[in-house]
Formats: sequence, structure tokens, C-alpha cells
Amino acid sequence: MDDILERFLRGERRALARVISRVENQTPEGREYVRALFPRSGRAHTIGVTGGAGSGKSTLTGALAAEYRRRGRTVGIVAVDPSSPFTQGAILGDRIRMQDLALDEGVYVRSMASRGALGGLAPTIDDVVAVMDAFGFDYVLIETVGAGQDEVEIAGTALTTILVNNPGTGDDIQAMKAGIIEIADILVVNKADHPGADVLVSQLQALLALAPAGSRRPPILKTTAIRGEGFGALADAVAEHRAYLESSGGLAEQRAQDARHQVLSIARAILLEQIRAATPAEELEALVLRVASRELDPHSAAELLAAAVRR
Ligand SMILES: Nc1nc2c(ncn2[C@@H]2O[C@H](COP(=O)(O)OP(=O)(O)OP(=O)(O)O)[C@@H](O)[C@H]2O)c(=O)[nH]1
Ligand SMILES: [Mg+2]
Repeated sequence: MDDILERFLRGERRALARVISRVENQTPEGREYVRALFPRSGRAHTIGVTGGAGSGKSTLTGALAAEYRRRGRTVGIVAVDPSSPFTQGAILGDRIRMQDLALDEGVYVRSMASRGALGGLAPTIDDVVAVMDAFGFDYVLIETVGAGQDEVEIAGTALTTILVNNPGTGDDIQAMKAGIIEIADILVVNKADHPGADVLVSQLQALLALAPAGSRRPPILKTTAIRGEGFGALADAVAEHRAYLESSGGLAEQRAQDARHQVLSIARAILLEQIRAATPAEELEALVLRVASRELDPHSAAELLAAAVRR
């Protein structure tokens, strides 16, 4: 065991930062760290915060973290978004409290790019979350912008997924159409200081009423993240969701599902890497152009790539 890992296990934040960097860069060392630390993970309550761009995810994440600190709990935050204000140091609407959070030993914030080298949500996000979990944070909050597949993937990473909506944007209706609501364990109407919050709550209630009988109805909560309003209730709803998972047997099921998802996505990345290694870029490009010109069908082209790996 090297020095960094030892210091990590003693709870040194600088060692945590080093470990995360190596994990994020997918170095062989990073992989060893994940291997060593993974057995220590699984204790934190992981919470995904997703929703439309600008819906207040970062502000809400900061305010929820502040609520947990008030309750004496520690929090790791992973912001999966290069444009996240976390990087610019503006977590909360209230500057003073933001500073408190930044200086607080019980909170650790890490921003990372949303895309891996091979495209798609980087498998390293799961690894970074596991590392923070192993470090001993009670909660690990994961912010990701809801722009396509990411929110579905994040639901695989987090035990509890919070979907952030805003009044008066019409985004919520879009979200329903995309089926995003199905991944939400808790629905939040943020910017409740804006008009139309209650209307949106009613609309969401009406939509949830269409869910199959017997399925769990996610609670709908109003927050005003810039003022830190509604976070006692939100933290309670998160705890209730965890209790529900534990009592319904859903926790074990979800952990198995997460593990399946992670293993398969890493295996997919490994295979894709092997395909790239077995076929030079210009050959791959030529093959792709043959498909584009309808000379070759995509299945046959993919078979050729797979055959190159087998050789
Ligand atoms: N009025 C009001 N504004 C809010 C509230 N929460 C966040 N905002 C503002 O909304 C804007 C976006 O907030 P962010 O927290 O950066 O939103 P985000 O969803 O993280 O944004 P991206 O990560 O860029 O997608 C900021 O100007 C916030 O101050 C709220 O409850 N009420
Ligand atoms: Mg953000």
C-alpha cells in the first residue's frame, strides 16, 4: 500500500484529491486505488440531482449539503458538468454561506467533465463516487445536467434520484415525454419563489396519478434553493426514500442493478477500446464511409470490426 492510500485512509483531504485525479485520468494507479477502496464503499447514501440546464441543480445541491451539515453529517459532491458553477466557486446564491461550505472540512466538492474519452458518461464517475464513499462521507451528491442519456445513467449511480423542475418553463412536460420522470425518486419544484410553482405541483401530481397502481409515487416538494428554503423537508424525503428502499427489499435490488450496469458499461468500454486498437483509424473511417454510401450495411461493418478483434 502506498503513501497516498495510507493518508487517504487516515482521512487526509489532499490524499483524497490525489486519488480522485488518478482515478479520473484512468491511470493504472487509479485503477489500483479503486480496487483497494471499493470494498470500503457502499456505506454513503448517494443522491443524484438532475434536471434541465439552469434549473438550479448546483444551488440546490449546495443547499442540501448545507442542510446535512446542520444535521452534523458529512458530504461529498461530484458535479458532472464542465460548465458547473462549482468550478467557478459559486455554489450558493448566498455568498457567505458558499464560503462556509468551501472552508468546511465536512464538505468536499469535485467537478468533472461529463464525457469519457470513449464517449458516454465516463465509467469513472462511478469510481469517483465509490472513492468519496470509501473516504467516509455520509452523503455523496452527484449533479448532472439532464440533457439526454445522462440522467438515466445517473439513476444507475445514485440510490436516490432528485429531479429538479422549474415553474413556467414547460420543461416538465418535455421531461414526461422523455420518460425522465420514471427515474425520479423525488420531484422538486425549485425556484418556488417564481409564479406558477403551485400550478406545476398540480400538473406533476396529475401526471403521477397516471402511474400504475401499487407503484411508489415520488413525493413532490417545493424549494427555493437561493434562499435555502424547503431543505429540511427535502432531506426528510431523501431519508424516507432510503427507508422505503430498505423495507421493500429495493435496496438490494438496486445495488444489484447498479453493479450490473457498472460492470457492463466498463466491459463495453474495454471492448470498444479493443476494437479501436485492432482497426486503424483510417480503416475505421473507410468502413464508416462505405456504410454512409449504402455500399455496406451497419451490421456487416460492425461484424468486420469484431472479427478484427478476434484475429
Ligand atoms: N429565483 C430563483 N433563482 C434560483 C433558484 N435556484 C437557483 N436559482 C438561480 O438559477 C440560476 C441557475 O442556477 P444553478 O444552480 O447554476 O443551476 P444549474 O441547474 O446547476 O445550472 P447548470 O449546471 O448550468 O445546468 C442561478 O442564477 C441561480 O441563482 C431559486 O430557488 N429561485
Ligand atoms: Mg450546475
